[in-house]
Amino acid sequence: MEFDRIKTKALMGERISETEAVWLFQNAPFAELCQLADAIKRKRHGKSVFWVNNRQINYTNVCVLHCSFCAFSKIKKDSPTAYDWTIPQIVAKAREAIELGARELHIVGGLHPDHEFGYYVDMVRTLRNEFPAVCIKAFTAVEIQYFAKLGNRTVESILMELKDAGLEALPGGGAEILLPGIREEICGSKETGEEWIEVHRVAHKLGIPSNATMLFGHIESFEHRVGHMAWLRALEDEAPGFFAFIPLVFHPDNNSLGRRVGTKTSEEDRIRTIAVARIFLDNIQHIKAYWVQLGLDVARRALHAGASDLDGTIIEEKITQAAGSESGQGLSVLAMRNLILEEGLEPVERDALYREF
Ligand code: V47
Ligand code: SF4
Repeated sequence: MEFDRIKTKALMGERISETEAVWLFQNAPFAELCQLADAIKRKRHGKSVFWVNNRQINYTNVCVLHCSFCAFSKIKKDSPTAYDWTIPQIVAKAREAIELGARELHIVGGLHPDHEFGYYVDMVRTLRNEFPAVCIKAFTAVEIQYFAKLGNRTVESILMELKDAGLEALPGGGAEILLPGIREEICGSKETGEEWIEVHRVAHKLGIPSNATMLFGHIESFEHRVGHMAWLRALEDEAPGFFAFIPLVFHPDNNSLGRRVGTKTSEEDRIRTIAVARIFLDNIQHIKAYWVQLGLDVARRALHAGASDLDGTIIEEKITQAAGSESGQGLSVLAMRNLILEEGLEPVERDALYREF
């Protein structure tokens, strides 16, 4: 049977092809698919499940772009719900989290029309000086590309300056679906997939590790999902530096793509996506079950289907909440550890660089 053939290959450590991954999405028996992904996860990480005490800081919702799936951004900065935190406000948010033991600041925002690049450098340098021990994971490839265009600079020089100010890792946002065609359909004004890849290539070469996301459950096909993952796998071969792959469940509320799509993808599809990713992405260490988007129950099940990371305590998240997320605003350290223990697994606290504590 086709499943057994692919299973043997994957368990022997042989890379599966794009065609085989699409076959798994379409035809693999669900329970067996989850078991295979779990076996691969256990070979790498045993019973460990990684988590981070972190805080998300979405510093502004003003954005010059208008991606069709985004319910978070405001085009007009004088809109009553637009905001743009000052650096002291950002420091205050960070301090709150660090007093609760945060080891990572995850900082992303819209593309604000007014700030110059120096503002972002100041943001990172101020945080670094105030909180020397915390990991600063900041700015998606879309923001980095925007800073380069703003200052008529190369991506390399932008990243070098941010690294010098204290930036240690890039988050994985903005990837959506990298392939042309569908990318233009869902976020035509955004940087291209090739540009996203190039930012991460340069970052990895400069010693700045990163994550990679994929927005799924909208109008994409299984071929699109696998093609997207194939681009990431190829980049990791060429310029290693990805820590984690994070499938992001499309949330349809308050956005134009959502009006077209209607509902969130099924729980089974969310878990299948985690499982196929674990099997296909043989060169990426972790598949992250981002509980804010998967939902807590699905995230628990994903821990038995290939996921080895739960992301974090988060505290405050605005992007998915704007698009209808029902998950709460944060998990306590105790709740996070208990969730993992209740699944018969072992919690491992990490920071953004996957140093263990
Ligand atoms: O890039 C926007 C996505 C991303 C919607 O690197 C939506 O560790 C679902 O990248 N439904 C930001 N998703 C979040 C992100 C992330 C999250 C957690 C961990 C990491 C990491 C990165 O949110 C955006 C976009 O792809 N997004 N709108 C929506 N309606
Ligand atoms: Fe702006 Fe990001 Fe929203 Fe696109 S997804 S409109 S780039 S904030």
